[in-house]
Amino acid sequence: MKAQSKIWMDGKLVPWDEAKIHVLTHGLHYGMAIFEGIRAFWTPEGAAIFRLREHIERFMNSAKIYRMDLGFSAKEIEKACMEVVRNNPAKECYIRPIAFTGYGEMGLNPLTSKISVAIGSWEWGAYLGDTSKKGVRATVSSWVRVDSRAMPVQAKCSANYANSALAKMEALAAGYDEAILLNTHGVVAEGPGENIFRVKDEILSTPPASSGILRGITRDTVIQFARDLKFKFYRNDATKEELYTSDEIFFSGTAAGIAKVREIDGRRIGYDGTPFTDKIARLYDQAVHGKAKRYSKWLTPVGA
Ligand code: PPE
Repeated sequence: MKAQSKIWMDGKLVPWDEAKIHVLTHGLHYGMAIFEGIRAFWTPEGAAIFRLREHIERFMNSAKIYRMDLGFSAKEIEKACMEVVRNNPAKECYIRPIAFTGYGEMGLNPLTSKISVAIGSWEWGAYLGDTSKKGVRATVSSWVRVDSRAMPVQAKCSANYANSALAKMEALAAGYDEAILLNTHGVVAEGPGENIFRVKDEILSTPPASSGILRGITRDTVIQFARDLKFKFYRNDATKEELYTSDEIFFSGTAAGIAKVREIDGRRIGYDGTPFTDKIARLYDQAVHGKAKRYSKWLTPVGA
């Protein structure tokens, strides 16, 4: 990570190197942190944040699920995200708001800890490597996605990412780029940090929210594109073998963007080209860069 100049902490910008917390911070020990991942892009109107309102709405909902009182309104956090982009050199950047139980008390009851809120940003290139041409090689994980009866998967809580990290490490150790997690019912859920889409016989589909996935904002963007492009689209469950026999597969996520999958567990995907994925990826690229008027409502310019 290349250092930027400022981080927003509890209401004010502080120098990058001074954005520190104590090693006995409660959230570090018990995973009590909720976060967001947002991107800003360079557009004809300068730097603009993509779907800021939706990301902050999810952030507020994550906090609500974990009974965290942030002490800042959604509007204040949106403004702070814009301030972070304005006050740092990287304008095309990844923005990370995080709220966590702070230093002072230990023990499993998080309600006695003060909540801290911080927002950092940095340049984050191709999350899954250079996938634009080649495509990602993925493997179905032996780790099952955390079940929403055990952990609320709609809350973007740091603790959920221990499950993601296990799947990611396993995939990398086996020589793959990314993992695909099934849920406790044995059907496809999502990647460690992405949602998943498939195309079969010219029908685009993605697992429903009820399959225990994070309801991705990029997923929502893709669903909107599918409507506008008049693709046949369904939310339905898929089994592992349905993935293997798909015509096209791609991941969607803020960090990953639209990332084509070219192989799953040694089975090649997309023999006959990837026309659906390519159309979605092109439209996504235009939308985030302010080159598709229809979607300009999703961009919040940060101002000079
Ligand atoms: N599922 C999971 C589990 C997930 O973490 C993400 C985002 C998504 C789906 C896609 O959601 P959205 O970004 O709203 O389209 N993962 C974030 C964190 C990745 C990381 O490595 O950190 C992200 O992409 O920002």
